[in-house]
Amino acid sequence: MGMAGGRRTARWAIALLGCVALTVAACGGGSAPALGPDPLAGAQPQQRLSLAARDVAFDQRELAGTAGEVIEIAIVNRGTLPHDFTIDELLGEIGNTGRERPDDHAVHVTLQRNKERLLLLRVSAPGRYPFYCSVPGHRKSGMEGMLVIQ
Ligand SMILES: [Cu+2]
Repeated sequence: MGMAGGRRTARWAIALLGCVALTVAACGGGSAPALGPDPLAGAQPQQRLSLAARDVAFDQRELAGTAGEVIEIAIVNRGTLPHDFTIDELLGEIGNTGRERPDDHAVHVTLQRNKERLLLLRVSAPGRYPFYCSVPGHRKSGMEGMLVIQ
């Protein structure tokens, strides 16, 4: 019993340490999940688009791009409220700036007041991809648009 019990205790201790390590990793650096390498790290944008958020609207209803090309979208928050740029479904590569909530949205970029974020995308297929602000009430108030990929 002595030896077996000791081994069992050791295994428990290792399991517990593992959980603590996972918890720390999940919480490391604030709320950002561990994403792994950025799929578009170092990619040179072939198209540059820009979008501004205000209270409560985006300054453009449509963003146009080309499938297969690296698109950089500079998104700035010119409002006083926090906003975000969200796309629910998108096939392609999404830079880590856009992968803040990969379990809930294909693209999610938090936009703090007066801050600009650079989002890199390479969309695989032509299509119309709705974007919107996911802050409660903002989409209903018109804070949405269409990313049109040809
Ligand atoms: Cu908003």
